[in-house]
Amino acid sequence: MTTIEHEDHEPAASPALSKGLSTLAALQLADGHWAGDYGGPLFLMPGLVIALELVGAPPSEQQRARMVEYLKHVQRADGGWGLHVEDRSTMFGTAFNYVALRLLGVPADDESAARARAWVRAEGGAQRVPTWGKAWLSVLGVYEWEGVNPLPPELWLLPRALPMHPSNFWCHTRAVFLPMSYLYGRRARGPETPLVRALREELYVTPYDRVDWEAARNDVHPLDVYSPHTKLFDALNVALDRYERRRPKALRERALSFVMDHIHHEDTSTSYLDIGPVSKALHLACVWFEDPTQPAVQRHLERVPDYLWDGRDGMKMQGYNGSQFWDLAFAMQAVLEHEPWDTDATAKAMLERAHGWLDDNQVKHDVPDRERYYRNATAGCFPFSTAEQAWPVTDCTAEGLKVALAMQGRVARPLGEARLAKAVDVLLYEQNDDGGWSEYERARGPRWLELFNAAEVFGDIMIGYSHVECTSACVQGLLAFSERYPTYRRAELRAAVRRGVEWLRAAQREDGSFYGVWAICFTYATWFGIEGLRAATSGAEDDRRIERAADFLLSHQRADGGWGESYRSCVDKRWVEHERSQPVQTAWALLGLAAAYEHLHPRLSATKRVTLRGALASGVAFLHETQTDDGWRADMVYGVFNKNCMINYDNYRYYFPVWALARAARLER
Ligand code: LAN
Repeated sequence: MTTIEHEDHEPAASPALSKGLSTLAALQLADGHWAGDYGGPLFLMPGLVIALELVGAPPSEQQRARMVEYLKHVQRADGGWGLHVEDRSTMFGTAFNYVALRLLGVPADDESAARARAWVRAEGGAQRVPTWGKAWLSVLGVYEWEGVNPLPPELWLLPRALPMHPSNFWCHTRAVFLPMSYLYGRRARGPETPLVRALREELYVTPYDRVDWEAARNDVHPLDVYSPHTKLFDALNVALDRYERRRPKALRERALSFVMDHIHHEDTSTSYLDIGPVSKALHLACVWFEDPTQPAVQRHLERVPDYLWDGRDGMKMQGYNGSQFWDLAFAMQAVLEHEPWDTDATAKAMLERAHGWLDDNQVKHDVPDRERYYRNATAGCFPFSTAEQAWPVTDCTAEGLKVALAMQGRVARPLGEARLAKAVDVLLYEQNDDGGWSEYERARGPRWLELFNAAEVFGDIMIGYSHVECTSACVQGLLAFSERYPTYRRAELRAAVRRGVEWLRAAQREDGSFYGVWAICFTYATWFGIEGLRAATSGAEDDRRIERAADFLLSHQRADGGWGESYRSCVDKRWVEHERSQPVQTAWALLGLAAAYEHLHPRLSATKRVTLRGALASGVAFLHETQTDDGWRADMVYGVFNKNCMINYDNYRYYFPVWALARAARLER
């Protein structure tokens, strides 16, 4: 095996590294950020298409053509679609995207449409979609609200102290429940157009008026079910159904106006972007049902393009209004890892421009009247996308903090203590009681709320959970800050870091790995685990942990020097090999191994040192071989959410390999 121990030749990483850096520079936009395709989930665009159809603002002819092209591009050989582009066909994916195709103007006898319809009918009909599908199809009028388990808006009127109060749900779950409870509460339904009538015939095996809607409530196709209903949840539905039959009218009206007020608040505090794609489309429908002539409808429509991406494979609805800040923070760290960045004019210009964007996109305010709207403080945080969208994300805040600190002294107007301390305030507040960090807010409800997960297709969505990635990032961010500003909230900060590290230690698995919740999977999180533990540097015990994590990564390196892990790892929670080695995962593994090596090497045995260096060298060689003129090949989707849905971070293939190469090159010096 080759090693990179020699000092007598050019550092192996250099040519590929400069090429990678210039690709990254070429892709940077004038305002300093990187844009990228954030597609992957296949349950988003149909909701938007339904909402646009309702409000009478269907996509333009050109957009429709591009959307249809996308849907046909990602249709599976069996005629169906899954929850995401790599999934097998499911009822949700297939029935929902079939409806989208038809609304986008594809005739029933089109070849793709016919194959999709055949799939739906062969698998028993569209009444077997999961709850979110049932709700959307009811809004369109091709399913009956009677066939949806109760989503009473009155839950919002319960005392807030009750754990079941929706304000205690995970932010995305409450953001989806909010508008769904509005639509359910008023049995919102669009006009019965000829297309709606046709779809009623096409989607079911029995005639529409003979579908047993009550039985359909709990009929979800087994291929769709990731989190089956619990007995307790079924019992709750029986009780809620009884309530629904005799609920006082006035109370419903009060609940609906309460919910609508919250919808407007979320709309105005995010410039009508909303926290995510599902609530975006639902809110559009809600404000239209409330009053089709109100300006909010127009405001919403103006911000629909933020969610659309026209890519090589057609036009899709993205999983967010972009991953701008997230990409920026990593791209900057990749460039910063390149040692001579300040003598490299391209790298320097890239960083300066990026810093300007970072500066503009720190969230400066709390949302108005925040307690009333169940919102935590946000001033000082960094978002995942843009400051305009303004939802705070813990690990984005931590990565932003790290980068902003690293840029001090390197730019004319760095972010100073006052602004960074605000970010620290957010992080300190958001730490969970168990010592870890969730991604948006600290957990509000008890764990048993998970027994009432109503979205059959996702796992762990009812409350906030602590995650390796977020906890590691927060530990690193807080430590970096305290190194620079040792006196600010010193005791609290130290305690927070200590508890965070304890949480990380406990999260390490028997085999040395860490389970990844936001990207695929053990490769990604094991890198974060190593970074978190090494940042805290607390002695021999942690050294052994870092070494075990490194051993885990080593054990999965393939003969070609790369790493490749399937998305099934996330779903099944055990390592599943991908058919091919993947440049991005190879980069994560290399970053983790190089971090471990850097931290441990004076204490490593000679054999271990050689093994690690050899692994690094062959991983670097793999990155060299797979580099193309356009970054690196990416033939898989790298991100995940809620255990079961994959999402595409197209920019990962530009900066993670660059970062890994830069780190490997630095180790050689
Ligand atoms: C995201 C996108 C970014 C992601 C990271 C910052 C990468 C992660 O480290 C923390 C979690 C976070 C913020 C995240 C959470 C879940 C999101 C918002 C998403 C994956 C983008 C889309 C997803 C959202 C839940 C999709 C809408 C679907 C629902 C189930 C409501």
